[in-house]
Amino acid sequence: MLSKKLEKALNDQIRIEAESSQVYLSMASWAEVQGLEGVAGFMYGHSDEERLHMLKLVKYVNERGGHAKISTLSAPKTEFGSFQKMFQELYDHEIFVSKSINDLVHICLEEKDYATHNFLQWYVAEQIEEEALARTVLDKINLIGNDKGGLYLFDRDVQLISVES
Ligand code: OFO
Repeated sequence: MLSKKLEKALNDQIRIEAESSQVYLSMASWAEVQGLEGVAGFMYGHSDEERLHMLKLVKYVNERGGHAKISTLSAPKTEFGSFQKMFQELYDHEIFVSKSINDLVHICLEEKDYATHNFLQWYVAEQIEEEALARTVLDKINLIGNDKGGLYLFDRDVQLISVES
């Protein structure tokens, strides 16, 4: 059985994962209207992945005798200025999610809930991958700068970078 404190913290994480999915969906849509199909595909995939992160938490909370609550989400922005800025935001967002997962792990230890601690290790490992991926993509796009040819090749290649769930 989850403690009330942990149940609340897990529900907060459910909202964060759902909002992450919305943020990346908005990035996907923006990239698509800018004509970068590869970047859009990458972001659509990432958005789906965040939804799976959310669902995994929903099922866990309910399985442990809690109640996963689906809440209102804050709307993501719809314009991202430039691809550099958008990928910087993606990276910053993943750092924020990692911090939030770390805080959750900390609460598990305080509450002596080792089952949830164990469950969350999947997210800890996932965040290492997601941060590394976001960093790699950000480095590439920063290298390209305003070079149109570079952006064209980046758009083609980014589709090959897999986002695993
Ligand atoms: Fe990309 O973060 Fe979920 O966990």
